[in-house]
Amino acid sequence: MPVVKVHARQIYDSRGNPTVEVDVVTETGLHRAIVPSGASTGQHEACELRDGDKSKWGGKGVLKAVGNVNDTIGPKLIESKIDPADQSAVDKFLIDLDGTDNKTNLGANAILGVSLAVAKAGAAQKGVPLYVHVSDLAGTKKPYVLPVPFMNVLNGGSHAGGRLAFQEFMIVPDQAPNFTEALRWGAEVYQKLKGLAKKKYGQSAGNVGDEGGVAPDIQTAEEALDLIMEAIDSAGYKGRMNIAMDVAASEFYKEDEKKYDLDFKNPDSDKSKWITYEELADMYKQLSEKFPIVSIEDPFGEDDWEAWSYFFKTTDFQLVGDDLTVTNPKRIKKAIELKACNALLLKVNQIGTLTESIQAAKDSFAAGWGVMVSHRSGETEDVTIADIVVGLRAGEIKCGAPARSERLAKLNQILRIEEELGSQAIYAGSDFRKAISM
Ligand code: 2PG
Ligand code: MG
Repeated sequence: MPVVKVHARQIYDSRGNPTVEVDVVTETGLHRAIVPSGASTGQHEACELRDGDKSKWGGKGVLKAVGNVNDTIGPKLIESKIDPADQSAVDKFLIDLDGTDNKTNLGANAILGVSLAVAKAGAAQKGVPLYVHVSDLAGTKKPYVLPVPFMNVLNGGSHAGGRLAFQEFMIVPDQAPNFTEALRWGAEVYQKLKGLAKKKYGQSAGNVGDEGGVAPDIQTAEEALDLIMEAIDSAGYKGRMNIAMDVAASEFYKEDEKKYDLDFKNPDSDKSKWITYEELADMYKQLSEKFPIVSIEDPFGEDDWEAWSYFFKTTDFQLVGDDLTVTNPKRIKKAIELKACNALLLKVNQIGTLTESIQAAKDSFAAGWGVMVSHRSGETEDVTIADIVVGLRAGEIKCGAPARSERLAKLNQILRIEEELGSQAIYAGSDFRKAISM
């Protein structure tokens, strides 16, 4: 049942920026995927091909990537007659056709759209849901594991206005009995938080950032965490809800000075207040003594390996590499060797194909790492990552707040999967870091 038609078009993501949508047609019908896009992107990510013509969409058009699918990838894929259920053959074909290390030739956004749309065609051909197909491709055992949703309820950094340097403050309902309940807990805390933020910081504090979390104009992480703890208490979950952060420290690392600027959004930031990685590590320690923090992502800059290894030695909570590892087998290998972190943030568009994403997860599992599947800050109605997290048995997902449809779309899809699987699935719960071996 080969691919008979491939068509890409330019549509818009949740920030109103152009992105690539790909339709793949086989005998089973039309299969569609949409590509997400980051704001705090790592330097080492695969190439997101943008047109660069400043007279249109501020240079962010993706018509070249769309053209690469319609003029090059599509016709050649159809000609190849590769079976869409054979994902690794399709992805190898895409990688070879591009021929570069970072997918700069055709664009990782062009390639990923095709890779994911083909995965859906492959699942349809087998007559199974996408998560089953992913589970087959990854060779994961059963029962299925439903992930803990890491819900980003307070947005800062490059995802929000305001002064807060740290990018994401997430609530972690790992003690809930199942996914449906976890989502209820999260949604209830979120509503309380919104009310509290408005009461304390004025009506505009209820406005949300790129990932649906509230974005009050506060300066310190401690203040953000105090507010979240209060919301957890008033929703009735005191002692039952944990916390995670994505610091996204590459955004405020000053490479020349080797220092971190917690006031990076202020153009007149006072240089004498910039801090060293040891001081930043101390800050994390103090925060983790006061708050129930179970996971910190990108605590240091993407190439500040020394800082990562230093921190790794002194902590036992989950240390997630995002900009550091960029879902790239080579960077993951280096992070394992240098003992820099103990978990992977898996973003399909950082690497560009489903097969390479599965490989990144497997390499991480083999090192005893956790794997958190992740959205991007620029998202769409595409819910593929919900199926991927279940298929991989990764046990943890972050896809924003329980608000705004591009975020909820993924969480809603997991609700459907939980309903469909019934007793054939378990909730990762407090074992989210080792869900693969549950
Ligand atoms: C991150 C992500 C997603 P972005 O840093 O983890 O939350 O943000 O997509 O902007 O890189
Ligand atoms: Mg991140």
